[in-house]
Amino acid sequence: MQYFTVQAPTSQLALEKMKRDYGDQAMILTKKNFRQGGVFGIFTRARVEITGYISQSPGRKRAVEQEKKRILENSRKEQVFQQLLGEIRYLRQDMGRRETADQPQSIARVEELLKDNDFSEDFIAPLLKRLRSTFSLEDLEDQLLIENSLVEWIGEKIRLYPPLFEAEEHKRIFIIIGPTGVGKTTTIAKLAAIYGLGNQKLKPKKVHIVTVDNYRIAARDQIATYAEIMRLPVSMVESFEDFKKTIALNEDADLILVDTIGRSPRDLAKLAEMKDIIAGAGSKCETHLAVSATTKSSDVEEILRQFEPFGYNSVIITKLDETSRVGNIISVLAVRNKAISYLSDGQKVPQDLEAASVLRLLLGLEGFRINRDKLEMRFGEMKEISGRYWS
Ligand SMILES: Nc1nc2c(ncn2[C@@H]2O[C@H](COP(=O)(O)OP(=O)(O)O)[C@@H](O)[C@H]2O)c(=O)[nH]1
Ligand SMILES: [Mg+2]
Repeated sequence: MQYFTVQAPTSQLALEKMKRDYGDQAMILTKKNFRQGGVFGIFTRARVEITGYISQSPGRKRAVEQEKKRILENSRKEQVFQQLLGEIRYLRQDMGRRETADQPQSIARVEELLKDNDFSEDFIAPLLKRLRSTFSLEDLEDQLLIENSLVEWIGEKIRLYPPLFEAEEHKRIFIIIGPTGVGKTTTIAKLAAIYGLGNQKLKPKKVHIVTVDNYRIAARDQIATYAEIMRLPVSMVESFEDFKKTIALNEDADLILVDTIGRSPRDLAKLAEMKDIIAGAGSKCETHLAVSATTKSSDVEEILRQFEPFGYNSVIITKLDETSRVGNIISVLAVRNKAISYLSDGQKVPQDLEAASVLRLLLGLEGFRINRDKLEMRFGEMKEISGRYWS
């Protein structure tokens, strides 16, 4: 699936531009008006932005392959660059550092790296212990070996939950819970587009969207707009009975995506009410807790605790694009033994979503020198589902 964005002063001009640049295959996803330019808010110009996608024709396949290759090449270049950065950092740290008697230099250095990446104390301690018990003093002088091993051990701690339609026993109902503003609705819209519209690797499924709103704040609009554009049905439920009925009425859907609405997760009465409503899904459902990667460790811990009664199956990490430190979230999830299903790294629907992969999270670490090929062999590749790499 190829996506596009066009801007013009008026709707009419934007539509003409879209037709001219992308042809009759262009389908609109979103349209918004905004103002641009100006000084202190005056002399701004009205603009219209249209985003959308182009329905596929088989003739594009070769171009798609080339694009895919180009992106892979770029990411290799990036990897070499990151390695160089790591090397420079290593050299810089090496200067002026004195070896202490009880702590080999390499251990002190990786401890610092782990802290820079925001890993928690109780995640770091066992790793350092393992380094000391695994390697001889001589091996410990091999900084590269130590960093590579450590990254691999971090990878071992990451537990994954299979994406939709890939589990042995596919659950038909997919519910997202979580604090306000983390990206639940956006993620539901992305999943609806990916699975409902399909792409080169996925056949379109029959998707139905449900919003559970026990605040009755009519936040239906946001998701309803997406659903309308994608021509997918959407229902709103406010009670256990409603929900049960809606599920029964949509017996033929391959996938029911359930968005939930909340205000503060500290409003425990409302949380309990939400839990009672979504019990209407019965047992054929899986529940995912959305958590933003920008949340600090202690807050992630609290969120996990508050949503524990839901017995969620997995965690969706959002806003990975807004932080360069993933240690906090990896540590807390590892220590609590929680699995991860999807990763969201931006607002674009549906491009900025992928199935969780160990590799992707490890590549997010800063300062460590990594051996990507080895990690890929050990943990598998990144798992694109939105088609951003193959279109
Ligand atoms: N940077 C970034 N923003 C996101 C991401 N996911 C959602 N958002 C934005 O976060 C805001 C809240 O998202 P929304 O889906 O309404 O959150 P909800 O309250 O959990 O339903 C919106 O402005 C989204 O565009 C993401 O992965 N990265
Ligand atoms: Mg929402």
